Amino acid sequence: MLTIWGRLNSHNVKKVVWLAEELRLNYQRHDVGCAFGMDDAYSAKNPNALIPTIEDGDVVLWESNAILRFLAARHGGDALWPADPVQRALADRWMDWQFGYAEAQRPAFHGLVRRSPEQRDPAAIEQATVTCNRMMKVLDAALSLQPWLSGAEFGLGDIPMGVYAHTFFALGLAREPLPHASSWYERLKTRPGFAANVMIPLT
Ligand SMILES: N[C@@H](CCC(=O)N[C@@H](CS)C(=O)NCC(=O)O)C(=O)O
Repeated sequence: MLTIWGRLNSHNVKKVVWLAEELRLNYQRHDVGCAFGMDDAYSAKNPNALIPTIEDGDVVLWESNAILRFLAARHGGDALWPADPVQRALADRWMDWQFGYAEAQRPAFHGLVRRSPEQRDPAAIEQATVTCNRMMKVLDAALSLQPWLSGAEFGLGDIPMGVYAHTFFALGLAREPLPHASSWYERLKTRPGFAANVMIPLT
């Protein structure tokens, strides 16, 4: 049984839960982080005081994208995380790229979702929105050449940015048409693990 610690309204936790469902793993999730706090037992597993953390048999692991790679490699065979180094690297780069995107989107997410209107910084939200649109155009151009960020098939490379793209579209941050990114997002919505765990109200 896989154990996942982390509140589900966290982007980084959503990634892990979505993958667990793609892999049809038996798992239990415990709410940790923000209002749920972190006890000493949790801090002993993850010295960063961040979520998510998993325990899978003999392994305790933190860092969401490392968790994705580990679970796919251990439980997924070749399907979501191809052994071929070229295919793998072309998908993997989107997983690293996501951390830069997350930095760009954070002021918009926190400003619009986690702050009251009086606490908002409109200039920071505007700057974040401009940067996110610029980055999403890069993603849109990639998806004009292939159906998935992972290549011809859905895979691990789609999961981190899939989670952040939901926030981008759900917050209405798009300033201009992103036809390929939009149709990729529509296809993600048909995946049960995405619909159930990523497309939840933003809080
Ligand atoms: N690079 C880390 C970042 C983890 C992270 O920043 N997690 C946030 C939530 S998305 C967190 O733990 N925030 C503090 C909290 O929830 O108490 C990862 O990908 O796992």
